[in-house]
Amino acid sequence: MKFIHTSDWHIGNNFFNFSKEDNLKLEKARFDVIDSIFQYARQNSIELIISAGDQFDKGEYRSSILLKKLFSIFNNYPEIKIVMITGNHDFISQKTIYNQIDKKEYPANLIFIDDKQILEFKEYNCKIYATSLKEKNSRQNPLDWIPDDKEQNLKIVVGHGSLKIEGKYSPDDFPIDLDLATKKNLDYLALGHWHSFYKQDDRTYYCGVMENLQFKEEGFILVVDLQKDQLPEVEKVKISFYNWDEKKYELNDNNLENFILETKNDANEQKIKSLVIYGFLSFSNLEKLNNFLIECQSLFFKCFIKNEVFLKPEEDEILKVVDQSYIKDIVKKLISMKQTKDLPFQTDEKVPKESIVDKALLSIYDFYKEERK
Ligand SMILES: [Mn+2]
Repeated sequence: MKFIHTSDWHIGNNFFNFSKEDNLKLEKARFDVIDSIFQYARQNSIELIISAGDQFDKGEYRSSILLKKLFSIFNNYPEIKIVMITGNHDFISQKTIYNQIDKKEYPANLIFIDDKQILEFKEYNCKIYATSLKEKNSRQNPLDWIPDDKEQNLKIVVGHGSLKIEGKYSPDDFPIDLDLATKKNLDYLALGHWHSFYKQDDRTYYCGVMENLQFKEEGFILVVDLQKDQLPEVEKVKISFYNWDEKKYELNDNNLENFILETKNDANEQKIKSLVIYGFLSFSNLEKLNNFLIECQSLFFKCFIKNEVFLKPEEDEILKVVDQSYIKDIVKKLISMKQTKDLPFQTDEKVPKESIVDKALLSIYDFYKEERK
């Protein structure tokens, strides 16, 4: 049997560092990507989607309009069944978004789990054990109740929580034993909660988000092919709209042009970029950089810039600020070493020797400039 494993759609998420208008675009993208998942399933004749929770972000506070919008997508693909549990963001409660619409109006192809449930799919010779969360936090393993016995059927579990990896989980965040799939004789354990793809063992997977909420997340939809007594074949498929990309550069007078060119070549209105730049530049290059950073905003959907590039003082400028003491001789010596490229020390291959001298000169300059104030 083949199915798609997805989770953590986080519909309704508020992107704090984006304008209201951009938030609307980011939200539209999430719905478009969900539609693309169903399209992918239809094109590949996959008739089952498993969604492992956190479909909504802060589900108790979201309008039913979002739920109706989601259901209207499901309704367009009546041949595709979707099994859906809840996570710690959209847990079952009186106020949950899932109670804002009468269950009679739920799409016929949606199998919504509001507790613990065992589903039997005769057409696949498969049983799915599904658990929805009913609170924001718990020290209880949500998958404890699943029987250990080996079955004739394919045995799939879908849950939401954190694998108990030392240093990577907190004990009140629905801890799940690392060897749960083995212990419970599962063919596949479909997990939600972590926002990046993670494979614990041959049968235990987090798919991660299909559309990022922030930098450093990397999720996929997983296309899972299961045969009894064989290892699952799991294919990562990237279906996302926006691409979140973080880059860090140490800039100097020699590589500035390259940086500008590289960043321009990367321009894309579906890209959300973060640039962390640091280093020292001459006056004219610093001006060039600052002009480029303004232009940068129009190259991407949004560009976040952390700028720690400083003006490199000219050499005579340094000599002017230091006093007449021995330090002046040191500065002169450093400058002449730099000019003759006779630098009597070793550095890491990636660090140009000259930049060490520049940093030394700059520290001296900053120190004496402070003194004079
Ligand atoms: Mn979660």
